[in-house]
Amino acid sequence: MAMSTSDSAIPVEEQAKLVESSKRLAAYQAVKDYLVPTYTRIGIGSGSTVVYVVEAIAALGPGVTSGMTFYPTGAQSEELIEAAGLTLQAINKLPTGQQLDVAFDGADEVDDDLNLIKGGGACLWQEKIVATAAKHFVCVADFRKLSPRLGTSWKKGIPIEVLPMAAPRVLDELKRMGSLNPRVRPGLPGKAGAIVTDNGMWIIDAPFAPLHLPKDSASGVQAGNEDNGVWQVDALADRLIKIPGVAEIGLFYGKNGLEVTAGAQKPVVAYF
Ligand code: ABF
Repeated sequence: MAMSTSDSAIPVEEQAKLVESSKRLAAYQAVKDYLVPTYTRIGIGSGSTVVYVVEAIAALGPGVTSGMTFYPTGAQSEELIEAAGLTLQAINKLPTGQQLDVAFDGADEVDDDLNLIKGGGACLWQEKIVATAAKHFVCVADFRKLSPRLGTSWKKGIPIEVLPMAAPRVLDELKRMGSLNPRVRPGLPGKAGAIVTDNGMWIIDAPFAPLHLPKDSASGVQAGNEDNGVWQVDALADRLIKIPGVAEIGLFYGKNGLEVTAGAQKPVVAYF
């Protein structure tokens, strides 16, 4: 069972070391298991765990990486790729009809069916573009991120990228759908107003009760509806993406085109 750092008797500074070790272990394992030396196009996501993915790839040396091109999800991963001396290319330069061989990215929460909440770093739209451009998508996360159901440990809500002028309407609809106190994500400390994404949009964080899996409904668990506000992952995702003004949602699951194959299906999560 993954250890929860919140209820551990381990001193906080020791916990921080465990988390970093877990991130690094997960990243190196992911590269070992899922970066095939003959691959030529690799997506690189955002966040602190992916830093170790790039570190592990660079450690393979130019003999392996010189034939590879790396596609970032945003400024942070661009800088990571360049600083590691790897070949950088923008995802819009990927020819139509071509796919990335693999994409690595982090997550805020991972459930038993490998559904993910992503977007804590406000890059979810680009992350979904890169993830769905890849034949294989590998989620790299430390032990804190694994939950039986999405919304169990990640309480900040599902990040939703929205057109700023539509934000009030989107908030109303989210409340009608049973979201508990959805709110526009504020700007970084010291900056007034809402956070603005690379795409000039806002982020709304929409907390919901823990999301059920399709297999739960087999046990008669009430699926999502306006009354009880308890949703199944795919039903909620299908509804959220249709709200006028919503550009993209921070729910990643098989149906939205993620080629989640057996090989890349397991998130690489380090356990202690
Ligand atoms: C990106 O990085 C985001 O989708 C996610 O919110 C964040 C995870 O960051 P970390 O790896 O630092 O926990 O993947």
